[in-house]
Amino acid sequence: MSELTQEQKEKLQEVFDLFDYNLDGKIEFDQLGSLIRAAGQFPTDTEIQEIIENFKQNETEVDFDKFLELIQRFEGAKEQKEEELIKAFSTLDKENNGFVLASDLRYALTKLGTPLPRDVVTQMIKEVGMDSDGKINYKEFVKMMIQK
Ligand SMILES: [Ca+2]
Repeated sequence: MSELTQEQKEKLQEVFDLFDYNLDGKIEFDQLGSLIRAAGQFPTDTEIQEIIENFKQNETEVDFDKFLELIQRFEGAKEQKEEELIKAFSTLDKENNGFVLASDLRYALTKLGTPLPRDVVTQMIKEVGMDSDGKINYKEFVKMMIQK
């Protein structure tokens, strides 16, 4: 898992400070969800609930270091998901050149049981762009998918 860069940490510190109204270096538990989302992560409400429950069991407060750890975990999970998806799509890449048929990719997504709706996938395929053979750079596609 790659470490957060200094630049990322500085940005996260800025976000953290915005939520630290009384400037005591800590965030209230009920603010944690909003803070995580403001930091550019997209957990579901259930995930946020779980995170808060976990935190409450082990911690009495959320300080910046614990917040960083949390974001690091999110980023790690993203990287893992990215690797898994690229691996799955690479099996479709017969010529091994980084491109797969958009239709194959679409089919693979259904088989992976991804929760992405069809029109979102269509939109992402459009954004990444198909070549004249109807092929798409699947690594770029996965990067975009991870950001959603
Ligand atoms: Ca505070």
